[in-house]
Order: sequence, then structure tokens, then C-alpha cells
Amino acid sequence: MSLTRRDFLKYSAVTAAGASGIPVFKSAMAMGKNPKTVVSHIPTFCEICFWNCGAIARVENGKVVKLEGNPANPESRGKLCARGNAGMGSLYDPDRLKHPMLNVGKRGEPKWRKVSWDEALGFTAEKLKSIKGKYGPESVALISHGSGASFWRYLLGAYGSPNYPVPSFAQCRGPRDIGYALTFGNVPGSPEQIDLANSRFIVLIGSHLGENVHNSQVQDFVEGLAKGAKLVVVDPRYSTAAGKANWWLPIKPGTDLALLLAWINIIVKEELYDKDYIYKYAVGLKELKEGVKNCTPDWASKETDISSSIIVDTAREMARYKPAVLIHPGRHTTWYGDDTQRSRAMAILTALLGAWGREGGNFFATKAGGFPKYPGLPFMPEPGKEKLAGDYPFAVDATTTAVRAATITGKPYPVKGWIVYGCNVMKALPNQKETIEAIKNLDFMLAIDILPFEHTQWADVILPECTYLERYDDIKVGKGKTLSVTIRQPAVQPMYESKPSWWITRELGIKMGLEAYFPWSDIEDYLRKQLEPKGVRLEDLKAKGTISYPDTAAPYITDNNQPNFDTPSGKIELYSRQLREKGFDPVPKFKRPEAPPEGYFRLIYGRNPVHTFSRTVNNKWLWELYKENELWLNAKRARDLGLNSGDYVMLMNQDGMKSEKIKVKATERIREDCVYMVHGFGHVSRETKKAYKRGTDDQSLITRYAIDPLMGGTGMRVNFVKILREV
Ligand SMILES: Nc1nc2c(c(=O)[nH]1)N[C@H]1C(S)=C(S)[C@@H](COP(=O)(O)OP(=O)(O)OC[C@H]3O[C@@H](n4cnc5c(=O)[nH]c(N)nc54)[C@H](O)[C@@H]3O)O[C@H]1N2
Ligand SMILES: Nc1nc2c(c(=O)[nH]1)N[C@H]1C(S)=C(S)[C@@H](COP(=O)(O)OP(=O)(O)OC[C@H]3O[C@@H](n4cnc5c(=O)[nH]c(N)nc54)[C@H](O)[C@@H]3O)O[C@H]1N2
Ligand code: SF4
Ligand SMILES: [Mo]
Repeated sequence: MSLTRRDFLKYSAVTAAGASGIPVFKSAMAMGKNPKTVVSHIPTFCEICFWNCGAIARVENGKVVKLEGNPANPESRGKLCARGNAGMGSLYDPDRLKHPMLNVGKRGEPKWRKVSWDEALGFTAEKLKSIKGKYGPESVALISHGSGASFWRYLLGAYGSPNYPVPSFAQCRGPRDIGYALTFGNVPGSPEQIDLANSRFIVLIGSHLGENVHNSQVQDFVEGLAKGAKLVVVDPRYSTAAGKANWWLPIKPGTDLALLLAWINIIVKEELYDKDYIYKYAVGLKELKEGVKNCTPDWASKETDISSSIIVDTAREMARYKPAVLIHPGRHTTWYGDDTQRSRAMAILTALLGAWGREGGNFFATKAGGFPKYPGLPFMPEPGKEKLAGDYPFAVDATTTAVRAATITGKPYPVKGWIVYGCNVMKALPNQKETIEAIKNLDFMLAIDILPFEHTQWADVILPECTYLERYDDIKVGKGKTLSVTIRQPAVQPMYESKPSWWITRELGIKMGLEAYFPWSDIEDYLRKQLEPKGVRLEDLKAKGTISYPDTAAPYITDNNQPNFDTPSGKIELYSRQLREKGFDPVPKFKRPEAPPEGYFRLIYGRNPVHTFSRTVNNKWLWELYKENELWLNAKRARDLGLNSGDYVMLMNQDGMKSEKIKVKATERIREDCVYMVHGFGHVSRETKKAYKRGTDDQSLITRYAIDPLMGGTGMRVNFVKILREV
């Protein structure tokens, strides 16, 4: 039975009961169910992806039977996506990790012994203390992705390590954030502060919204289109979004910077930029003009395979709608190794159109203050050594690949322990051979996960976290046009022997002699201390799920709301002196990417709307919807190769690496020079039974990666594959 609007209103009406700390029970009679059925609605937030939409779990007799969006939450607005709706598939996955386990075999050839929490944590504490004693605390790194990671980061801070890399930086949005920060002194934000719903002209460069499902962003995109926004989609593949576009530009992969420079060239040459805005807020127009003077539409046309008339038309059209133009900043931007400069070109174009801080462009997040940390914590030790950010002048944090390199080479200092939380390092990082080599060099690897995916099989200890529906986590503070705070709380008790990270890290901390850092009596005390200074009662938040603060500051530039550009000049930097000083191009320059050799295709990848990376492939409902990925192959090339949709093939990359078999999807919807697959398939752990050997792992073919010299991101679309018929 679904939660109707009336049910929801009834639910809201009983928040007073919730406020007393009692779970919000509804009368079973009112639900028309067996009178013995006890129903409750527990607000929480989704963890199936990191949009973290506010959700409401309907619990019947202690079992979660349905998940719905929480209308009070800005990320869900009452709706969940298919993945969020299927969240119970994680909770009730029969393959879940059930007990702490110790590997009594060799690393990578595990023999698992079920152990108590006390033994697992005691063993882990000893290992971590011994690494600290021998090499120093910086020799342990936390590689993580997900909400519970905040507790692990805190524990590592108390332990003294500065190394907490996330794949969502160097394999995801790192280049974008650095490119925008170099230009505007600010980042596009997460959730992105983009005004899709009010935009009159939207440009998607790669971003495949609709397949990439970030709930409220897709809702805004649909609203913007419904209100008549024009749409340009630049993608070598006819994506779902391209199906809605006024212009689909099937670009030659890896040449987007040439297109962007040509657009900039037209806009400055024809003086179509927002003059008042640029004179007031930007520096470097003259140098920019000079820098792009040879980037003519004809030049770009040869590089990109897009006709020069379309390049000119789209440039003029976008200028016509300025400033209500949204050049979508993208999210997964580690493509070809020149990604920060491509992102910078997108930022420069945004600036020329006057769209930063304008309605329909990029808006400003609320200035309302966030929530404080737990008060009175003992002083965290200053990490002794520099974090492992690699030799990249604009890297801001430790990166996964710099940590991996240090683990292999011992330079600049050895890394001997990995704590891997909610991150499948085999699937997320390019070049699996290097990942394995690094793991073999470790003294100790700990995996905290909910499922026995392949990377956990390399660990010495596995700790079973309970799923998001069984636990508390840190509060989620959202900063969009309004400030919001959302709670995660257990809808049901943890199954098996699984435990939440707040509990695991505290116990482990105490075993390592770090108890001074964990002064709270329990998680509710910990949360309460962060909520109370903002006047929020934990009980109210537990009942409502999300509390939002209407904002008084405008999200757009007005006379009283002037932008603040945190750059050396205090202005938008069309020309970047900081880049020049470090030996990089102050105005982005295009470098032609290597073309696929004869008989090879460039391998590109993306998302499927019903899966999140590799983590949902074992979820029975989502698995039913899409069980294995397919190889998108241009129909003409398929004919030439004598292949039909549904045929199975294997792939071999430029380094001789062969894939598992994959089903062909012969289609006009992709260029002839590349093939495409959804990321995250081809699991090799037998323990995840549904996912096992379904489809192909794109990462197994990504043996080569191009490192962004500015910030260390790993461009992963630099591999070429040949199609092999024998399977
Ligand atoms: N359903 C679902 N949604 C998700 C996720 C998920 O796992 N599942 N993950 C979330 C996360 S963390 C991220 S980072 C985002 C990622 O989503 P996006 O940021 O949208 O990812 P991209 O890699 O930019 O986009 C993939 C698209 O780029 C196209 N492409 C490939 N090469 C090129 C090229 O050279 N030029 C151009 N212009 N296009 C190219 C591909 O054909 C594909 O359509 O999605 C988020 N949303
Ligand atoms: N080839 C290629 N590589 C990529 C990408 C790509 O498109 N192609 N995308 C890149 C991007 S944009 C990103 S953001 C990263 C994503 O990288 P990851 O976030 O590492 O992605 P997953 O492969 O889904 O691995 C997630 C792991 O978390 C576990 N997990 C799920 N929920 C929980 C939980 O509640 N607690 C704990 N402890 N564990 C949990 C899952 O079981 C799984 O083992 O990958 C990057 N790498
Ligand atoms: S977008 Fe979907 S999977 Fe992601 S948090 Fe929201 S409902 Fe969950
Ligand atoms: Mo990502």
C-alpha cells in the first residue's frame, strides 16, 4: 500500500507523538490492514547514491515494506528515483556481510574465520597501533565513499593521519571544482547550484541527465524544458538528454575543449558577452581574446567533427539568452587528463554569458550558517606529514591514486594500512593491476562494507556495517537556495551482527587509547549537541526528517547581494596568473587527443538510471530491471563486423587486456569511433551471487589513465578496444 497524500497529512499530524521520542505509530485499523499489523513511518535519507534524498520508510511489523520521498526534503521533494525506491533490496540482500571476519589465509586468497566484534576490533586496533609505531600515523589511509565515512575520518584524525582520499574527487568531480575555483574562486557545489528550472538555454557537455539520475536535478531539468528552455547536448552518443535537445552535437570524443574555445572565440569576437558584467567582475578579457584568436569555428570543426555553422549558430543562440544560460558544469569530469582546463573553459564561457550568480544560470547557495560540531572535543593532533596529494600544485586533498602510488613505491613515505569504507577500489580506480600491487604491499587492509564485493576479498579484516535503513549517521546539512538539515535514523534494528559506523569507530577508538575523542554517551547525545545550538530538537527532526530554513539572502546578484570571488585578483579570472606562475596555460589550450588505432574503438562509459556504479548490481529489484551492461556499437560498424544486437563479443584493449563477454547493442545512437558501456558490471566475487559475472567491467579495460597535471585527477577515456568474436 502506498503512502497517499492523506496518509502523509495524517502522518504529519502525529509529529507531536514523534516529538515525545515515541516512534510514529499509525492505527492499523486506519490502514485497513490486519488489526495486528503495526505500521510506522520513519523519516531518514537515502544512501543508494550520494544525492541523499530525504525518504520515509514504511515499516510494518518490524519490516521495511516501502520507501517514499519526503515532501519536506529539497533533494527528493516527495519523490525517490527507481534506485531509492528499491533501497530495501540492500537491507534484505541475502548475500549481505553478516559477521566480522578475519582472513586466516593469504591476502587475496582468503580463508574467512567468523569472529566476535571484540576480536575483530582488538586485532584491528593492534595492527593500526603497530603501523603507527613503526611508520607514523600518516602511513594509514582511509579510502572511502558514503555517509558513514565521516566517523572514520574523525577516527583517523584522532589517530593522526592526514590521508582520506575519495574516488569522488580524483575519479570524479575534482577537475571541475579546481577549474571553477581557478576562475571564480568558488566551486559549483554539491548538489550543484545550478538554476536548471529557470534556465532559458541549457548546455550539457557529456552530462547525461536522465541516465545520470540525481533526483532534484532531473526534476529541475524537466521543469526547465517544460518551461521552454532550449537545449544543446554535446555527446558522442545520442543520450536520453540528447533525445530532448534542440541541437545534438555528436562530438569526436576528447575534443570538447576545441568546441568550447571556438564558442568563446565567437562570443568575444562578435562582442556577444555580457559587457557590464565582465567589466565589473572580470579580469583578463584582452588576454583571453588573444589566447583564443586562432580558435575559429573552422578550426574547431576539423577537430570536433561538428560543422562550423552549428558551432556559430549555437554560440549566437546561447548569447541571445544570456544571462539565463546554464553551462552545466558536469560532475564526473575525469575524462582525458586535460579536464581542469576543459572545466576552466566552461567556467570562462559561463562568465562571458554573465551567468554566474544570475537567474537561470549558476545561483549562490544560502549564506545561512551550518551546524556546529560536537562541542568541547579534545584538540586533534596536527598531522605530522603532508597529505598524499601527489606532485600537483592545485590538488587540495589526498588522492586515491597518490595514496596507491605511495603504497607501491614507499614514496614520499610508505603507506602500510588501508581502511576501505564503502568504496570498491577494484571498480572505482583505474588500472586494477596497480591496485592489487598496492594491496599486496600493505601490512594491513580493513574493509567496512555491507556486501562481499571483490575488493573485500583482499582485506585482512571485514567489518559488516548495517545498511542505511538500520542506522544513525551524521546529520545531513544541505545548502542550496535554502539551508536544510536531514536526519538518518534506523527504520529497523540492525540485522545479523551488523553495526553502524558511529559505534564501530568509537569502540575501535577506545581500543586504540583514543577514548578522549569520544566523549558522547550515545549517538543521540552526539546529534543533540549539534542540533541544539541551532534551536532544533532531535525529537522534532526525527519526526519530520528534514527541517528547512527559508532564506533572506537572494541566490542571485542584486545591488545588495554582490558576489565574492575568492581568487587572487578578487575578480573572475578569464586569464589566470596563478596558472601562468605554475607553468600552466593561463588561457586553456587545446591538445588533440590520441586517436584510436586502426581496428580499435575508444572505450567510453556512463550511468544507467536504475543502478549506482557497481553497488546496486546485487540488489534484486534493480538487477531485475537491468541485469548486465551492453556494448553500444555503431550500427554500420556492427554490420561491417557481421554483428547483430544480442550477439556476445569480447573486448581486448591496447595493452592486450581481455574482457568478459558482453552483449552487443547495435545502434545509430553512437559515433563510429567509440563504443560505450554502463560502468559497474562484471563483478568477480562469487559471494555476490546475482552480480557475479553479469556483464563486463569497464575498469578491467581501463589499464591506461591520463593524469591531470594540475590536480591529479585520472582521465579514464584514453583506452582503445578491439572487438573479438570468439566467446
Ligand atoms: N543512475 C545513476 N545516476 C548517477 C550515478 C549513478 O551511478 N547512477 N552516479 C552519480 C555520480 S557520482 C556522478 S559523478 C554522475 C556522473 O554523470 P555525468 O557527470 O553525467 O557523467 P559523464 O561521464 O560526464 O557523462 C557520461 C556521458 O558522457 C558521454 N561522453 C563520453 N565521452 C565524451 C566526450 O569526449 N565528450 C562528451 N561531450 N561526452 C562524452 C557519454 O556518452 C555519456 O553519455 O552521475 C551521478 N548520477
Ligand atoms: N571506470 C570507471 N570508474 C569510475 C567511474 C566510472 O564511471 N567508470 N565513476 C567514478 C565516480 S564518478 C565515482 S563517484 C566513483 C564511485 O566509486 P564507489 O563509490 O567506490 O563505487 P562502487 O563501485 O559502487 O562501490 C561502493 C561500495 O560501497 C559499498 N556500500 C554500499 N552501501 C554501503 C554502506 O552503507 N556502508 C558501507 N560500509 N559500504 C557500503 C558497496 O557494497 C560497494 O562495495 O567511481 C569512479 N570510478
Ligand atoms: S537520487 Fe535516487 S538513489 Fe540517489 S539518493 Fe535520491 S532516491 Fe536515492
Ligand atoms: Mo561521481
